[in-house]
Amino acid sequence: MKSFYVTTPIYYVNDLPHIGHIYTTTVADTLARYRRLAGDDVYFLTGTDEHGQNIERAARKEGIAPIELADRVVSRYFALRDRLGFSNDDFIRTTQERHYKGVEAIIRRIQETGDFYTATHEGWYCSPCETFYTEKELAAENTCPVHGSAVEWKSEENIFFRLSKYQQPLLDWYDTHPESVRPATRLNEVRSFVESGLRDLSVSRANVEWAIPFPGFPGQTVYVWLDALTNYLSALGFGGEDGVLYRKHWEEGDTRLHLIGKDILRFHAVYWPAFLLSAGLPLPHTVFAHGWWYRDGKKMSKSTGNIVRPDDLIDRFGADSVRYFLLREMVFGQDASYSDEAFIDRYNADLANTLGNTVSRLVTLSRGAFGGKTPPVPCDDNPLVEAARRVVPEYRAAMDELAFSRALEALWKLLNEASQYLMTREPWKVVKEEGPSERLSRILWNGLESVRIVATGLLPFMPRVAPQVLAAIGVTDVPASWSALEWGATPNGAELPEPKPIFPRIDKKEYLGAAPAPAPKAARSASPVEEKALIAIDKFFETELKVGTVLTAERVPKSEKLIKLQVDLAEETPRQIVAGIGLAYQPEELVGKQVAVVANLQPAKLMGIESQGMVLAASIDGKPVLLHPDKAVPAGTQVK
Ligand code: ME8
Repeated sequence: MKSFYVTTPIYYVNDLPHIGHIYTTTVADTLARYRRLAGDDVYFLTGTDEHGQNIERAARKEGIAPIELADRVVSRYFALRDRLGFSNDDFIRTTQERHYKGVEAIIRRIQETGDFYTATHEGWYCSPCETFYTEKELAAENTCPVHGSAVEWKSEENIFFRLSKYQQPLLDWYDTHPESVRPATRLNEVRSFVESGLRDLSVSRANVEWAIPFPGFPGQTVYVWLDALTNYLSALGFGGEDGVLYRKHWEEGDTRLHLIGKDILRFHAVYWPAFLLSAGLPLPHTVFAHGWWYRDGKKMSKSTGNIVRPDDLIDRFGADSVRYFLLREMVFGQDASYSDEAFIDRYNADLANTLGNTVSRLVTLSRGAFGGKTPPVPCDDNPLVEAARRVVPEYRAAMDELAFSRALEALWKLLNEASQYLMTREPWKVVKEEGPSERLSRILWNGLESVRIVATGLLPFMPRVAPQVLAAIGVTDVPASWSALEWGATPNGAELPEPKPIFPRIDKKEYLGAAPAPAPKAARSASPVEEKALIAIDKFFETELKVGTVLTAERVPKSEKLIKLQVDLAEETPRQIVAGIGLAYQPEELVGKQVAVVANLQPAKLMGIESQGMVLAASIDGKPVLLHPDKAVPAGTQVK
């Protein structure tokens, strides 16, 4: 039996969970359930990150102790675990004694290697990040590159970790383990960050009290990230007396997988493996950084009040529909956007129509024709057997690659083929012409069997509803292994309960209010010409516009928005352009594309990187859509 250890980030307790937080846990839960059915010895961990200045401050604001705040938020996570059916084996809180022991143990090991030293730590400090920045790293007007908020100059005596020593070992790890950081674009990002040079890292704080005391250094507390990352070991008993779980799932583990959001990639793919290398402990097999959930195309934030709270969604649509939407809508590794409209469309199309209608049609026909039972005669020679033999390996392969949306797509292929099959065989006519004939039995059985396979594949995604679908088609034993994906297990002559709607259709108009979606702003203003001052043509020609071909594209470290491009404008050297398109585009999809460039702009520095021009894009509610020429043209062609 192979061991399989899967973790989520441990979530901060100064914020209530939103859709982004439950996303990672839903993915981990789906994967844990999938691996259990594959026969693995799974250990699935999630938890909360409870120390640090931010939590201390949030608690103070409410006039309560940090631990009270933590308890309150943890109870929300527990309630969501129950509502969403998370099957985590453990929930670690960094305020637990077992965690303190783990942190002390890893620090002792790093100390033995000689990788700590004390020095004065100076820099621009962002307290929401709990991180020091150099001047170069700051955003415009000396603000935090992540939060855009003011930073303060700080100078204190700290303990440093020799991160620089691990530059080459980390590069070697990435090179020899292409699975170490996924998706591959993230590996490239991390590699170029490490290649650009690693500075030693301050791993203690002198003035943060709500933290773990740094062993051996009175007055210093452990830096939150060294504290937090160690949860992956302390939850397994590392540093404690009983090391059984630790040995099984970490030291000798067959799979050690961290699922995280892309916001915390550097901590997991650079700092964490460096700490582990120094402590002489095994590294994770994979750090998988998924993309970001937006709301209606915009970043969710408390200040704009557009945060999607899981409880609202569950109340309205049901927990398993929320799980389905999250895993179907986001390509694992890429960004996605939540909107009520997208949710309802997806729910109605996939669940109410395709799955729900197929089930109720088949059950009603079988009950009517065969005395309330499943058809008596099975069938294993028809186009659906072929389809299932194609689709099941596709599903399995996608799940093994963590391509969850692709796995669901594969299942829906089979459902679509089944509904096509029923359309051509017309069992509703056959029953009228032949009554409960053998032919009718075979047709309906084929349909039910396809649904059974789909519902079986859905078990990890919809752990409560998939068994209901199975029960609705007469399968009362919930499958315990993937052998259930083989064709042929629908029982003959089994009782079929009266059909109940499992996925009632949502009336979109009623739900969203009858108002149609507003037209984009640009199309609405009656006469933009009247409203604005007009310019002479020569003013327009002051702007030099050219078509350029994108040669390379990479994300600017620490920025979600900025992508650095090298653009061929048929000049001596390519132009370096920093474009704010990172929320809408992935770097790899830009390479080779032709874009319109403002070629005579004064150079500007964005996050310390020079930009020698600007790419043009249409802007829909702040979301850029790049402009391309209608046909390919030579690089450098003038636009007029
Ligand atoms: O960073 N889209 O905790 P955190 C997708 N305590 N995922 C999102 C998301 C969004 N909009 N927002 C949050 C911390 N997430 C640290 C982690 S681990 C040793 C310490 C998810 O409460 C995503 O997994 O800010 C992200 O990495 C995590 O929540 C951050 O949670």
